[in-house]
Amino acid sequence: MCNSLAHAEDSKNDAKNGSKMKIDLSTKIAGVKLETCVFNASGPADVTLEELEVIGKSKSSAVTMKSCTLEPRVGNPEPRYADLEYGSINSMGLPNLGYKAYIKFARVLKKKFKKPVIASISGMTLEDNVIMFKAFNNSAVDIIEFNPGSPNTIGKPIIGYDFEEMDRLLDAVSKVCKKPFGVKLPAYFDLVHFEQIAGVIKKYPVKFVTCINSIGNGLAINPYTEKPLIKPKGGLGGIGGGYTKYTTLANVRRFYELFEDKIQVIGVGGVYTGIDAFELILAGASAVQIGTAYLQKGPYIFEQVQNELGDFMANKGYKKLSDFRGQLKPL
Ligand code: RRO
Repeated sequence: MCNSLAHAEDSKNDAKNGSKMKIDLSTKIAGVKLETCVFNASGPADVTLEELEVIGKSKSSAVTMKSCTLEPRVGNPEPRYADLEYGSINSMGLPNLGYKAYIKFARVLKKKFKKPVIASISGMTLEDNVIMFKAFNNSAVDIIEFNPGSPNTIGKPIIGYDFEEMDRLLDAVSKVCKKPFGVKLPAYFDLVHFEQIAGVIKKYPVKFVTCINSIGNGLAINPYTEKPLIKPKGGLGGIGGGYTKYTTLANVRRFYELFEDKIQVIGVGGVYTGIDAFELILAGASAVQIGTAYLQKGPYIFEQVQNELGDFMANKGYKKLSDFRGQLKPL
């Protein structure tokens, strides 16, 4: 029996015998060590320092902050978020306190919680992005997630679908960024588009992609009032949560294959349980973020997903993520 098979057999026996297996859920993103592979997504309840401290206190293995712009923004008119049966719809419109606030918050959060802090940059123009990337070079953040386009900023297209603009933006920010950075991507649906955007991303020192942002421009209606559930854009907003899980899995898988594991993939979209997380890792994710489920279930969700993931791995005889990450089997 080859070594790895023998190892798998030992692990299974450990699990069967009920002996307590030590499960290692740690990962590295862009060279930064995370205690576990489960942390919060940028967006839900991460605008103010008070909100970020709740994430800091939780078992989220990192603190990801709200996407920021050069100037503070109040965002779109309310109601701009609604829970749905299996997920959410939002058109927040990038409400945030402006990048200078997040540079300050990062220092406080790092000191207080001793876990990696992730900034999310979402400038309204190329020039704004360059200014912010330069400023974050001298900050306490460990990693930057570049969010080149929200699905909800009124009058702005989803930039991830404009490959030439993505090329220009990545070129500009790569030249100034000294922190490890990745890109948050919208969902792609066409196989050719995966190849095109992967071709652009590979040209730059991008360390990871985060798949997926909410799926743009859904419409949720209240049949009793005969009105949309959210106010901006005639009710159109990004769909998150359970509805997105299978699109997330496909995006994670396709980018894992196209990047041949040289650029990491973070999965986000539809993670409510440890098995959801397991599936994303099996598809190739190096970490998973939790967005809608954090809003709906509260901070305990991180611990719950970590515990369930650990138990599921133990039952299968897996001790660490590399025992199964990306190893989706053919049918
Ligand atoms: O603030 C938002 O409306 C928002 C952003 Br920046 C994003 O990237 N994704 C999303 O669903 N909402």
